Amino acid sequence: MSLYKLTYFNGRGRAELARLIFAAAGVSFEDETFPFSEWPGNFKADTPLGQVPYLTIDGEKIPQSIAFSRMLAKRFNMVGNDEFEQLRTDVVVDTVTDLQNNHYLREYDETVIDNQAAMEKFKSDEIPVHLERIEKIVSLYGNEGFSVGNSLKWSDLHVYDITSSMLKFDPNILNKYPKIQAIRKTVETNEKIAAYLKARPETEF
Ligand SMILES: N[C@@H](CCC(=O)N[C@@H](CS)C(=O)NCC(=O)O)C(=O)O
Repeated sequence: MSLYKLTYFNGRGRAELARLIFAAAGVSFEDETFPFSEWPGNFKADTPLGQVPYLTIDGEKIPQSIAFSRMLAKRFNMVGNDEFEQLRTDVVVDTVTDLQNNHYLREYDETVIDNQAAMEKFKSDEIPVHLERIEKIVSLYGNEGFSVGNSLKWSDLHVYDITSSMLKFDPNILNKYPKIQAIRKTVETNEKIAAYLKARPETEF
């Protein structure tokens, strides 16, 4: 069996999808986290692309969270049963990642001159567009409580994780999206994930 080490800041961020996949699969891994203050001096130079997260699999450091999460999901049977189900699962993952990237760009990118104003626009104008898209795609591809087909996929975990961040902005933000809410319920009530969520530390991001 492979040895896994996930390296990231001490937050959920782009590492959380992989953590949820490990939790759902019941597979153990080393969760290496560090405060942002240690990033430039102690960690950045040792990363493959000058970014985190990266996953060390049997000694090889792999960057790009969606790529390594897909590989984990494949290994742990969460990608779908045939080519088309896998494709639909990727489509849902990409649709959710669009929202995640849009969020991080507005909140953390220093080249966005006024992050506060950008975040206000993000919340009022951009989040609803993304949530509509996610609700639509899971309505097309999934049955009740699942984003694709009728079993748990890594796309369900991504929907859960990224919409959790949106709920922090507004606890009513998902009221108009019953399919997303149903997926969240499936994920939250999964026994292994529920145990993980209960033990997970509260972090800033
Ligand atoms: N597409 C990459 C993006 C990685 C990324 O943007 N990481 C950010 C943190 S979420 C980072 O390393 N920022 C610090 C830096 O660039 O110095 C992924 O999904 O892993």
